[in-house]
Amino acid sequence: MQWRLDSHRSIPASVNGVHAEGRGSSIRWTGCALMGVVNTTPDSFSDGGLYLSEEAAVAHAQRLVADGALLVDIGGESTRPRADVVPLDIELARTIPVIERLAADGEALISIDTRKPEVAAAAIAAGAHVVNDVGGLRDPAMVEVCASEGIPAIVMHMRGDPSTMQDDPQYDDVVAEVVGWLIEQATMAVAAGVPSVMIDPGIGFGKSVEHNVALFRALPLTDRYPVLIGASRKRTIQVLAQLDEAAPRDSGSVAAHLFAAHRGAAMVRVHDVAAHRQAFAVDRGLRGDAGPMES
Ligand code: HH2
Repeated sequence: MQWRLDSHRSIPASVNGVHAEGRGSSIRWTGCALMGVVNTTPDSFSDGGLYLSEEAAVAHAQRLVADGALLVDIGGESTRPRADVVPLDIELARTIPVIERLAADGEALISIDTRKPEVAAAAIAAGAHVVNDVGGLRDPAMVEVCASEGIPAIVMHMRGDPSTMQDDPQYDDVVAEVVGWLIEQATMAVAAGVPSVMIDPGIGFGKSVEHNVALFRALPLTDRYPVLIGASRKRTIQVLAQLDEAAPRDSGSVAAHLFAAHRGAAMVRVHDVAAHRQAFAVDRGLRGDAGPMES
């Protein structure tokens, strides 16, 4: 399956699987691409504090691109359950210098993981190519930033906000409610001028393990928009694999994302890009067909 996100911004032509074309650019890929996570936070649930310095974050992002990431997702606010809200100036200080450095290199495709339109706007000015909004474009100012700058958006579903989202989440029909809401938001965004949208059911954002499993089983969710899945190291992996809380979760994350890729996910958001790249390549080699990550 071929995917594409349209942008008014020109993009580096040399990143894994990307083809720039025309006025503005399209990010194009086939199969399931990898988005590498770069958290410039002290408190992210699995890698908080590892990439707080600009140097460490830039080096990590470059490593993830070398390992095979199509996009690196730069975030300056943890959205784990009950995380503290980060003030605007701190989120800007954590993310913007990193994006400036990566953009100056010109060798990475960059997304900004934020719920704040001011951070999205500054990140775009610094060279970001995609906005990843775990708030799902609920804030009209976020739609306006993406539309006016001609930048594609990732629209994620979250029930409530991180401070309360895991307090006994309830749905009558989780798949219908999540997919229905995502399509409404994506359609609204495109009508408002956002050039292109990818949707994400938000694994772990206001959902029980059973809700998350139901969403996986319902993939590809829709054929109207490319779908992103982010289950990397999340509690669903721990529960399904029957792990202690502190045990590493990358092997289980690879299994979940390979499942998602076979069910039509266009992209998976992962911490360990190298492990995913290796697993997807072996899977493709054994199947000998159009498996995940063709490009
Ligand atoms: N998950 C996290 C953060 N951003 N963005 C999208 N589109 N989809 C996701 O599933 C998603 C996301 C949470 O993971 P992480 O960044 O590792 O942790 P934290 O929020 O604690 O920084």
